Amino acid sequence: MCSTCGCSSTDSISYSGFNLESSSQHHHHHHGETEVIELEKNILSRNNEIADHNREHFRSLGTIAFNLVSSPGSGKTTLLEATLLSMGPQSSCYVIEGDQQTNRDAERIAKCQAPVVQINTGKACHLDASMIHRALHQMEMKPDGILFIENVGNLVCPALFDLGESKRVVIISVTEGDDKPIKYPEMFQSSDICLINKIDLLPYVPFSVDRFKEYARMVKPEMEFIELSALTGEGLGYWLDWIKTEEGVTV
Ligand SMILES: Nc1nc2c(ncn2[C@@H]2O[C@H](COP(=O)(O)OP(=O)(O)OP(=O)(O)O)[C@@H](O)[C@H]2O)c(=O)[nH]1
Ligand SMILES: [Mg+2]
Repeated sequence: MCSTCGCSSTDSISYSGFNLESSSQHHHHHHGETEVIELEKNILSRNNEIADHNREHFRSLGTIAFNLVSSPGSGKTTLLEATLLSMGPQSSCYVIEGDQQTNRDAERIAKCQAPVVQINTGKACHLDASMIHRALHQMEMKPDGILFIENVGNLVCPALFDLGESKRVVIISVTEGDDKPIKYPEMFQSSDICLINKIDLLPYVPFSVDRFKEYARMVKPEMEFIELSALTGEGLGYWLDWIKTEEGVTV
């Protein structure tokens, strides 16, 4: 779990150039196993409290928040660019970008005219609820907007951290292999919908969409799928329709 890789022990988090001390997430590796498990429980339960607070904030504003999770490079930012350009500048979309380093993704999003905050997690391999909470303080969000949170590219740790999102969206690209759901089940189990991206590359890679769906349903029988290419725009309409439906449910 997370403490094993040391990802909760990061000392500083920078937001668009600011450095902030991370809250109460220090731990040492000299603890006995029970203590480590206890510490993990505390970190996660503290995270869940802040996530509930974020959720309440979203509810009071009428905001729908999507947490986009995937391996590095599956196409999260490309999908967000295509989504924002399709929805247009009047759509009240907001973006929080999570990466270990650089503002590259935020710069790409800013070109699509959407307000964006970049979080740099340093050594940490996931976003947590307190990072989102602090980022929200840097954003003026109008009521009834849509917030897209692009998590750090990682198919393991982000699964454990509730950010207070309305829906979690897992993205897999066809170049990653169709066995990922059974190898990284937590991520698929905890997600509400699965996007299969880069379908334009299907003729060139050994990826069976049917087998992938079968594996994903082994870990989450009710999983819904959308097949698309963020690059060519094929299937993008199904994703935009899904967002609209979710908006309808929340409002
Ligand atoms: N062929 C193809 N390439 C794609 C598609 N979507 C994204 N890409 C490419 O995949 C690469 C990674 O895309 P990004 O959007 O940066 O991926 P990401 O998930 O945001 O990456 P991280 O933020 O680093 O985790 C880029 O070279 C994109 O152009 C797609 O649908 N088809
Ligand atoms: Mg990205």
